Amino acid sequence: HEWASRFGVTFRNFALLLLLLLLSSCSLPPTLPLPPGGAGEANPELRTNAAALEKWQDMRFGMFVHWGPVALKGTEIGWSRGREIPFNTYDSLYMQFNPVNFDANEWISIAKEAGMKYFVITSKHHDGFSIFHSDYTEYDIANTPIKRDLMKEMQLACEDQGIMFSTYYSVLDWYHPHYTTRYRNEPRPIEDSNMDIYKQFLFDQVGELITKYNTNLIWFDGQWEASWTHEMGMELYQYCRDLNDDLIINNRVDKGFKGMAGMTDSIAKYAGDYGTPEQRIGGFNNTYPWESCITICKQWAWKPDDQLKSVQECIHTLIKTIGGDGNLLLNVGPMPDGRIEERQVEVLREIGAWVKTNEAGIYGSRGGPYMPTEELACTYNGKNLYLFVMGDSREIVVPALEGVKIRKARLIGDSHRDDS
Ligand code: FHN
Repeated sequence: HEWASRFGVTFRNFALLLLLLLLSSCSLPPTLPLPPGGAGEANPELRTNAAALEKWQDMRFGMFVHWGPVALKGTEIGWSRGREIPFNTYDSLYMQFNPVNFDANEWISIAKEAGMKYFVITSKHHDGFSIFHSDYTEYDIANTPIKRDLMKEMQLACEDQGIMFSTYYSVLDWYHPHYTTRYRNEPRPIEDSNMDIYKQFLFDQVGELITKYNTNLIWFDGQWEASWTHEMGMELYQYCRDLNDDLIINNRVDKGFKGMAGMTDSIAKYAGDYGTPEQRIGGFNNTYPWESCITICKQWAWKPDDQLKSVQECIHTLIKTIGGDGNLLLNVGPMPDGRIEERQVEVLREIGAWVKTNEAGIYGSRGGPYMPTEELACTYNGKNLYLFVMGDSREIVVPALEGVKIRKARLIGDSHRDDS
């Protein structure tokens, strides 16, 4: 309680406050050692590109988009094929997919206004549909009524607006005839399926993402089925980095991803640059980078009248994620006509207003040194410590930091007032 007398700061009762503590002596933990991730045991020398990783970690907040012809049905992308939607019906939806109100610049402006610094689009999900012009399949956006290369438009909009363009790619493909695992009771036999042919198709398409669409990060997914092996995962990681050494690649490229907590079992063995907790906030970890992917609604893809998270829930999720030294990838599912639903845009707009006020404690920060709780999260940036206060605590007590003296404290957004 001696600390309370030194550091007790009484706040007015805000829902969210950011307190800037200016530290007078040594700054906080030194730059972290080289990132532990990379190509896995097949090539232990090929480690994560530290500069590319740091640039991505500094961004802290991105937009995830799950979109495709399935939006016409309002059911879950990939998973509703052969469940709510019969296989043949699902696989024919692309012939009606005509998002005439799609405007890439509007999507990226919405992301930017929300404070998001990178953008990840489902280039191909488990349903096998390519939302880009691919030279290796007819099951792509070129063969829909809209014909336009929508992903190229997203890439250019990102580059125009200074948002990092990135792509999601599912290694499993329940549509491709040579992928050797069928989803549930799909009747197509696999006797004539040849995984080597599928693997070549996959490598060719990933090569397009890197060379034709200049993706900066590849968000692989669908690694869990037996058709995809550890050896394929390490080979794919190496292939991607050979094409562009600055790429950031998640841990779902290989088989090391362990459950929805999203971290990698044996980083030395398995390929990948960061962990991917899903629909949850990852645990504090400042040694192996991570990013939580979480939906703003319940479903990944568009669903009419889906349950929408509140602004406060989204902001608290962001705070606790960056307080744990992770990134947050917040997902929206656009409508079949190409628009993002207005009520989702409004939530993103309000998140952005909060982020703008508090960005000093967000972008370029690292999590800690205090562990995130339901009431408090902490980041640091050089000599500045940022305490994010959630809930209605009337007094915040934080332990002294060894070898550090607090020189000044003030409320962000209330800069004339110092609670020293
Ligand atoms: O099956 C997918 C799911 O549809 C969604 O894409 C999430 C987002 O990362 N990943 C898989 C489930 O883990």
